[in-house]
Amino acid sequence: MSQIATDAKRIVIGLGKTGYSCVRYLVAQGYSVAVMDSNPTPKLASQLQAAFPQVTCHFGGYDPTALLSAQEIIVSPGVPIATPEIAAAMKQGIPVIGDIDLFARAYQGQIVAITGSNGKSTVTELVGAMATAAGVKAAVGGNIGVPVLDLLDQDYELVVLELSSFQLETCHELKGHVATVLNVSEDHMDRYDDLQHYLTAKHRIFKHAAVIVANRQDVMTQPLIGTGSELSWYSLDELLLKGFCAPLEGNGLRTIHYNKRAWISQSELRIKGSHNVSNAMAALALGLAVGLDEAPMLAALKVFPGLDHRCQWVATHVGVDYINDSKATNVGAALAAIEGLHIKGRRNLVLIAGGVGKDADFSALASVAEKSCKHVILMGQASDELASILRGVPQSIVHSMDDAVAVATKVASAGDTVLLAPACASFDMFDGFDHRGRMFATAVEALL
Ligand code: UMA
Ligand code: ADP
Repeated sequence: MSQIATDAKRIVIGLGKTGYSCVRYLVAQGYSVAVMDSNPTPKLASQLQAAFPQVTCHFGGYDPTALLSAQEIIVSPGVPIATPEIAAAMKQGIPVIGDIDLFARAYQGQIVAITGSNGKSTVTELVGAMATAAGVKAAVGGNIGVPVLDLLDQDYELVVLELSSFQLETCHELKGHVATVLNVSEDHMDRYDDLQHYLTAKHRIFKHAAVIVANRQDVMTQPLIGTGSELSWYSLDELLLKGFCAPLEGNGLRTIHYNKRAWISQSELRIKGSHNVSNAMAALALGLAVGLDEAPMLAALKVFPGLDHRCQWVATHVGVDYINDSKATNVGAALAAIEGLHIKGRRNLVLIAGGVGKDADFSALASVAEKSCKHVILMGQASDELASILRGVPQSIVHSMDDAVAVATKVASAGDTVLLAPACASFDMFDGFDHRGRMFATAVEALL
C-alpha cells in the first residue's frame, strides 16, 4: 500500500482493463492520477507501475480521505457505486463517472449504443460488420472486451458500443446517435435490488439519443418516459407498416420486411433461431439510423457467422450434436438456446448447466427443461439449487467439464443434442465463459 498524493485530482477505481485504459488516457491528457483497487495485488499492477511510475497506487482497499479530495472519480464497471467509500464521495458532490463518459467527452464521430440482457455482442459485431461493408471506418468496443478509450487512438467515423448495465450506471454524458435496449431479463441480481433497479440502469442508454430502436412487442425495450427521441420499431411477430418485422410464414421460417417490403429471408442467415432474426432486425434498424444503405447491410448479414461460444456447433459424434452456448450466462439466454434447439414433442436435449448463479431465479428453467431435456448435467456453485429446481428431469452432478461430457456421451443417443448452456457465470471453475466453452470443445473433440 502506498499513500496517495493529495494532488491526485482524478482517481481511478479498479485496475482491470478499464482502469488501465483510464489511467493511460488521463495521464496522456496531463491529469494527475491515482488508482485504487480492493485487491492487494491486481494483475496489472507491475505493468502500470512500469509504464506510469508517476501514478500513485493504493491497493487492498480504498483510501476514503483521498477519495474525498478527488476532483473526479472514475469507477470501473465491476466496482459497484454503492461501495461505501464511493457512495460517501458521491454524497459530498464529487462527480463519479465511468470510462464511457471520458470517451463521450472526447469522441466526435457517430455512436451506436447497444445494451440488453442478451444479444449485445452479436448485434454489436453485426452493426460493426454492416458499417465496414458500407465503407465506413468503424470500430466496436465497450463491454465486448475493448475498453472504449482505446478506440480514441484511431480516427473512427463510427463507433459501435456494447454497454453493460454496470457501465451505464456511471454514464451521464453519452450522446448515442442511436441507442437500443435489446431485451431485459434477470441478470446480475447479486448487484441489483430487483429487476426494476436493473432495468433503470439499462434505460440510462436512452438519455440524449437522437433515435431509439425498440422492440414493439417488448415494453421493457421502450423508453418509459418521453425522451424527445425519434423511435424506430421492429417486431418479430406483429405486422408493422413502418419499421422491421418478420412474422412466421407457412414454411416455419420468417422473412424480414421493412416498411412492408421483403428484405431478406431467415433461410439466408447463417445465425440461427428466431432470437437471431430479432437481433438481425435490431442491427438493420441501428444501421439505417446512422445512414447505412440496405445493400451492404444485407451483404454483411448474409455472411455473418455468429460469434464463438454462442450456440456454436462443435461436432457431431455418433449422431449426437454438441453445441457450445457457454455465453448463456443467465437464464434468459439459456432459455433461448434450449427453446431454439428443442425438437417439438421430443426430449432431445442433454443440458449441461451450472456455475455462479448471481442470485438468479432459475424457476423458469423447470417447465422448459421438463419438456425438452432427457437429462441435465449440473456443475459448480449453483448445482444443488439447480438440481432441486430441475428435479423433474433425470440428472447428474459433476465436478469437471471432462466429466460433464463423459456423462453426456452415455445418456445421449443419435438424434439428440448435447447443449452447454449454463445459465450461470463461469468464475467458480473457469477464467471466463470463453475458457469454459473451450474446455467443453476440447472434451468433445477428444471423443472424435
Ligand atoms: N475491483 C475492485 N473492487 C470491486 C470489484 C473489482 O477494486 O468491488 C477491481 C478488481 O480487483 C480488478 C478490477 O477491479 O483489479 C477489475 O475491473 P472490472 O471488474 O471493471 O473489469 P475490467 O477488466 O475493467 O473489465 C470491464 C468489464 N468487466 C465487468 O464489467 C465485470 C468487462 O466486461 C469489459 O469487457 C471491459 O471492462 C471493457 O469494457 C466483462 C463482463 O463480465 C466481459 N461484463 C459483464 C457481462 O457481460 O455480463 C457486465
Ligand atoms: P451478450 O453480449 O448480451 O451476452 P451475446 O450476443 O454474446 O449477448 O449472446 C449471449 C447469449 O444470449 C448467447 O447464449 C445467445 O445464444 C443468447 N442470445 C443472443 N441473442 C439473444 C436474444 N435476442 N434473446 C435471447 N437470447 C439471446
